[in-house]
Amino acid sequence: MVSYGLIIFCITLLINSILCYVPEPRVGHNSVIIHNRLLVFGGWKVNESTDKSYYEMVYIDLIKPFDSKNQSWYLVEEGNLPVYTDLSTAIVSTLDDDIIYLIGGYRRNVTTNEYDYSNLVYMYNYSTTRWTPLKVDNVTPRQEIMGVINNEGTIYIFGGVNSANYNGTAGTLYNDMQIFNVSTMVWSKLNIIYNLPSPSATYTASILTNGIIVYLGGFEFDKGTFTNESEFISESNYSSMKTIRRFDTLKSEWAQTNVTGGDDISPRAYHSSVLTTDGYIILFGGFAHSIPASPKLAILDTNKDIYEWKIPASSNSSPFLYGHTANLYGNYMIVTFGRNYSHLNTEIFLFDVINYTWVSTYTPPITITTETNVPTDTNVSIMTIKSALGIGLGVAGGVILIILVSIGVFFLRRYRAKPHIPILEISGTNDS
Ligand SMILES: *[C@@H]1O[C@H](CO)[C@@H](O)[C@H](O)[C@H]1NC(C)=O
Ligand SMILES: *[C@@H]1O[C@H](CO)[C@@H](O)[C@H](O)[C@H]1NC(C)=O
Ligand SMILES: *[C@@H]1O[C@H](CO)[C@@H](O)[C@H](O)[C@H]1NC(C)=O
Ligand SMILES: *[C@@H]1O[C@H](CO)[C@@H](O)[C@H](O)[C@H]1NC(C)=O
Ligand SMILES: *[C@@H]1O[C@H](CO)[C@@H](O)[C@H](O)[C@H]1NC(C)=O
Ligand SMILES: *[C@@H]1O[C@H](CO)[C@@H](O)[C@H](O)[C@H]1NC(C)=O
Ligand SMILES: *[C@@H]1O[C@H](CO)[C@@H](O)[C@H](O)[C@H]1NC(C)=O
Ligand SMILES: *[C@@H]1O[C@H](CO)[C@@H](O)[C@H](O)[C@H]1NC(C)=O
Ligand SMILES: *[C@@H]1O[C@H](CO)[C@@H](O)[C@H](O)[C@H]1NC(C)=O
Ligand SMILES: *[C@@H]1O[C@H](CO)[C@@H](O)[C@H](O)[C@H]1NC(C)=O
Ligand SMILES: *[C@@H]1O[C@H](CO)[C@@H](O)[C@H](O)[C@H]1NC(C)=O
Ligand SMILES: CC(=O)N[C@H]1CO[C@H](CO)[C@@H](O)[C@@H]1O
Repeated sequence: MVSYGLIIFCITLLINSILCYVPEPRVGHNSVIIHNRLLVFGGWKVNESTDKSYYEMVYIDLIKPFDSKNQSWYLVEEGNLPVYTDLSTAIVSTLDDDIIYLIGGYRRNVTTNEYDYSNLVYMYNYSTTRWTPLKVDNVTPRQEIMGVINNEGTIYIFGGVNSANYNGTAGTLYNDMQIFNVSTMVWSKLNIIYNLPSPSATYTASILTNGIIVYLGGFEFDKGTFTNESEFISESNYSSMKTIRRFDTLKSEWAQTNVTGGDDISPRAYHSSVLTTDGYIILFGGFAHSIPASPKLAILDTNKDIYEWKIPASSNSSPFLYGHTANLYGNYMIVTFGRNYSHLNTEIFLFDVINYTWVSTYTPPITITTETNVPTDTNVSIMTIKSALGIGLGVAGGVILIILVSIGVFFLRRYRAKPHIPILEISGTNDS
């Protein structure tokens, strides 16, 4: 039922060398806002019989309205990623708004589909739509990270997991702070000894205007290295929402500070967070211990001396998702892909950050003047999940894989057998 109008529309687009495109749903992708476009790339399809990743670049034009369930995606022609990647971090430069840096994540060669960590940092140029590997020394592979960039062009990467050299059942979580100066392309590790947080991965990160990075959620694993999944499951923790990790980029100091209202916010992984221009961090989605994190949406006020959690009434009407990404643009938190226990998500969820309601229509801001004053905040998005499926396939993976042993594989199997199973049943363990 393609309308005549839509065909004309697509032909027009073709002439303009872009295509109407229907991207496949995915988890662990990247999404950034660049030049009034929500650009999505990478990610992984949770599927037992294929280990499918994506390398095409797609975007939504944020100058045009769209509906949650009826979106127009466009393909960036010749913009393909040179590698398959998921659970990596992508960051728009604050020094050059044409440039995206792609760091970390699980990486596979698009030709051979083998793990390939030969180039750890890639740069995308919006003008040329080309990705190029950067020659950067001292970088080590890290997955399930989220980087942030300050206005001086320094990217901060905290911890993460490295299971690049393992086959999915072993790995090491880190608590180091690595920085990448995008002007000099110098990568270094900060030497910090006080107040170090636990080794962690799958957290989210937001940099405040005062230079403090706020880290929320994810896994913590004090021992660092795990050799098998049962060891990880039994000894890992979900980071508390009562005591928040903060890194002061001006002083290069860590602090773990208590916040108000955290008793009501369950820990989680594979969630998202965005920072509003007025200092509120919107935490959304994720799961912990095989059940959806609760509340699904909560807001951390970082304007107070002691940060404070608030749960808006609309939290109850939030969808359950994990492995999605979220970006802030204008008044909207825009949530793409991810999944719940049974379905990969194709809807774009829109959260109005002014009145805290979920809305179904995106209306562009009235004044989009230049790209440079786009009120984006998390220039990055992250987090997702790699299914435990990978383990059975002998695929390197890591933490995610492990957690999903109990969640992903298990659930998918259940799902295939019984599509309408209630959510909470998946937390049962009497199945195989
Ligand atoms: C997994 O991939 C196979 C092969 O492409 C496909 O037939 C199947 O429908 C996929 N399963 C899911 C749950 O997407
Ligand atoms: C979807 O959006 C397009 C334009 O973006 C419009 O032409 C079409 O009618 C819409 N379809 C539905 C079902 O709303
Ligand atoms: C992928 O593998 C092919 C074949 O081994 C190789 O020629 C190519 O350089 C690799 N690509 C990257 C980006 O390393
Ligand atoms: C990006 O591409 C444009 C157009 O070719 C070029 O002028 C610019 O220098 C490139 N930027 C970087 C950082 O390479
Ligand atoms: C990054 O490099 C530039 C150019 O040398 C320098 O001015 C700046 O201070 C560096 N930033 C940091 C954090 O070292
Ligand atoms: C997992 O690793 C731990 C610590 O190395 C070891 O004690 C345990 O026996 C291992 N379990 C399995 C199932 O291999
Ligand atoms: C934070 O709260 C914990 C109890 O939840 C308490 O043990 C700890 O001392 C508090 N830390 C600070 C700095 O107040
Ligand atoms: C998962 O998403 C599907 C499709 O949107 C929906 O029908 C189902 O109720 C959702 N399940 C949960 C547990 O939210
Ligand atoms: C919130 O604002 C949006 C427009 O920005 C509007 O469509 C919606 O009705 C508002 N919701 C409430 C509950 O006020
Ligand atoms: C995000 O990027 C824009 C433009 O590239 C920049 O102005 C802004 O400061 C960045 N935001 C953060 C939080 O770094
Ligand atoms: C992963 O590697 C370990 C150690 O080399 C080995 O014992 C284990 O069987 C491997 N697992 C898979 C799924 O290949
Ligand atoms: C910091 C923390 O809470 N660590 C806990 C992680 O989980 C293990 C095993 O459950 C506990 O022993 C640790 O105290």
